[in-house]
Amino acid sequence: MTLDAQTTAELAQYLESAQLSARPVAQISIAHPGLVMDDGYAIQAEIRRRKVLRGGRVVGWKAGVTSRAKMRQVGIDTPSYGFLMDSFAVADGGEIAVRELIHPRVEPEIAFVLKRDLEGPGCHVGSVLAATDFVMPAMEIIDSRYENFKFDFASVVADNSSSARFVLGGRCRAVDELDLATTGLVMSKNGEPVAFGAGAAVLGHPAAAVALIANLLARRGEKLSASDVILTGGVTEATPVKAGDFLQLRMQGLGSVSVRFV
Ligand code: OOG
Ligand code: MG
Repeated sequence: MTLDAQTTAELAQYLESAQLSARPVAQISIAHPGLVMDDGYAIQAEIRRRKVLRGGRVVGWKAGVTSRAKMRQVGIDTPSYGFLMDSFAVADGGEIAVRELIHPRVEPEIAFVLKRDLEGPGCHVGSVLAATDFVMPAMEIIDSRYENFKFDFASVVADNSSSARFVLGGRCRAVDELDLATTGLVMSKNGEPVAFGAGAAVLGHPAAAVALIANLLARRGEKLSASDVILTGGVTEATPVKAGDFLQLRMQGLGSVSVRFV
């Protein structure tokens, strides 16, 4: 850690205000060049604390930058995590108002829902599959609070790994019925296929992204809880969207999920 508690709280407020007002801000590492990963997670945890104090509920977690395509797109090769609040959830087939966001992008993801708590360190694909209730298709809408969607690792971690909205849908299926590494997916925008992939693009197996979050949370003395929703990270690069766009994700054996931007 390089930041004291007061600076951590100020940076949390700076980033949360950018989110709530949908106005981009300068990367925090410009004013604080020595930021390290633990600073980023401390700021992120402070944003989470502020939201919970105002009555928000944490409903799960998200992994960030877990596929090669995402690493290439943002120029970062270290995965991260962020939290998901109840207020980020959008119903399948629902609408998202772009005026509430800065420069949204959509990612096709595989979501896990846990039936048991999962505590690191030492979590692995096997312990994740044993603790999983079911999986389902998801789209994550990311929206970096930084100008031009540009950031370094500590800055994006502080900014809750760009989390903004998520949509769950399709079918819920038990993991023993599926081979998630070879599960294929197609995401389309206004009827045009824009992204294709398979689950193995995410760290070889998307359950590895859940293990990664549990192991990182353990560094802060936290864990994943039964009923948490876990987004395992974009299988492909993220697709920019604007008002009027209709996004649909189809996933092999898992049905489809859609959302409209207005
Ligand atoms: C960071 C968050 C990435 C994912 O699924 O990889 C992410 C970003 O690209 O802004 O959510
Ligand atoms: Mg994502």
